[in-house]
Amino acid sequence: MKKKLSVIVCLCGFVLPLLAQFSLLPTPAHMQGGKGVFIVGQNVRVCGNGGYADNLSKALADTLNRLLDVSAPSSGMIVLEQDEKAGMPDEAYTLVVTPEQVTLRSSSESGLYYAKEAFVQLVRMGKGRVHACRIEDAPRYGWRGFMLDESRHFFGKEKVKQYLDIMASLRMNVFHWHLTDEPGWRIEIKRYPKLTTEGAVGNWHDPKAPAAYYTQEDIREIVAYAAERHIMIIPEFDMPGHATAVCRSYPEISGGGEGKWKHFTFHPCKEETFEFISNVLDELIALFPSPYIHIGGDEVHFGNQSWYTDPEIQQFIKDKELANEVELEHYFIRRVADMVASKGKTMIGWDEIVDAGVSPEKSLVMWWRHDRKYQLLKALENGYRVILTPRRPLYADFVQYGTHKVGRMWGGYNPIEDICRFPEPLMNLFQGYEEQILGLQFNLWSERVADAKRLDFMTFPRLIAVAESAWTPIHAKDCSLFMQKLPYYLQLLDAKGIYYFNPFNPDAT
Ligand code: TNX
Repeated sequence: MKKKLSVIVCLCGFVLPLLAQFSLLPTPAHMQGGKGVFIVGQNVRVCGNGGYADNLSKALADTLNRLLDVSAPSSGMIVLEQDEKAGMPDEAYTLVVTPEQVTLRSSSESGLYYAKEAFVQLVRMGKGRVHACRIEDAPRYGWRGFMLDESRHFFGKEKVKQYLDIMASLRMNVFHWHLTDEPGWRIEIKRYPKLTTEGAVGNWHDPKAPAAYYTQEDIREIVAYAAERHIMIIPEFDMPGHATAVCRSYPEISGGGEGKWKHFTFHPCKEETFEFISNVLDELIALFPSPYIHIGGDEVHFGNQSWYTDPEIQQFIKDKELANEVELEHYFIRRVADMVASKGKTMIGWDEIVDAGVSPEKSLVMWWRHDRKYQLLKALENGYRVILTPRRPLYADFVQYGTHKVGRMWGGYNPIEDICRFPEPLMNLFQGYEEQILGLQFNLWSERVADAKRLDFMTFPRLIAVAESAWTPIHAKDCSLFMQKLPYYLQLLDAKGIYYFNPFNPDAT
């Protein structure tokens, strides 16, 4: 691999832009080279309908200032065309480059946006010289997600915006924000101020760390920032387990518990609990325009011991004629599912919700337990739409190299190559249910990710492979070629000051 790369890097200046160009990531569905080079010089004109002309001019000006090595002014033209009548599928685009003109075309706003992002990447990689080509592109999956856990550790607004920028350049479109869990509640809720005065205090390593959270104004700003980049933000309000930060702020709705699991769950039998959840959901819905709300639903029965012993809970189980605590959990999930549906939103939950019998029309499932393939099958057989996010290979808190010590390693780890190959190994399993697979998501749980540098290291470059697996149609996917293209994208990460794991020099870190 190292040899191949140095051959590429040593090639002369004429060939280099061509190779750089064919390193566009994620790999487009179809890309064909042509003759000649389009030079992005000082006099290039950008025009078109459907927006993004200004946006593209700014991105090019930025690139010209920082990177461009061409001195000759070019009078070429860049045309952006949004043509609804062209009937291209949502998010699809074409990008045609000749020495005289660049044409970006799409039927959808998102497609035009991706054409622009692809072109900017080509300009950066070729340092202003873009080889003639024709790209016809459309994604394999409509759901190309990244989840960030900011409860265990908080990273803040600037980091989130930087990640949204990179996601947009990788044509990723869902940011799942895990804002509530054991150590901290990270979003201002006006009706319940103690959630932030008390619930936001602490993190996984330090229970006394100063309160860290997003104000509602911050949230609006970030949601708008994401929307400009065609990224939908989905908030997660985890329940009935992983609710420690709420329950220590408002112990009257705590399900109790001792030791490590103190206050781990909501109290499942009190009306006040459901009132609280409903009020919080109303504020979340007002802040996040996404049609989805994630309600968690994970790890309840094995996480919380108190439900088994509390006499009030035992009485409730009898009164409701539930068989046991597991049925109580399902009762809770169904109630919340009805509540979310009554507020006009679609619920998302971790794969445990499949057992609760919630409506497949009104909920999506995130399959995370890679060692329970039957749970994926059960979800599909019951008609659920599923987002694939199995711990292996799609959990970013798992290490990515055999000698790495900080991070998880349960019977193996998550090297970038495994992500690139995903989901092909599962395709037999979901054969016949392809329509129900909405896409993929990379989940960054932050128990072991204490600061921004570590966050970068665990996220990159694996997020690029996630984008490749989620976007690139199978016929265009080639994982060894992907690894050869990767260094070009790493240069873009360098320019952003991202500290990433270098798979070409793995022992250096
Ligand atoms: C399981 S994935 C969890 C998280 C942890 C993660 C660590 C899921 C739905 N629940 O609470 O952070 O494992 O890998």
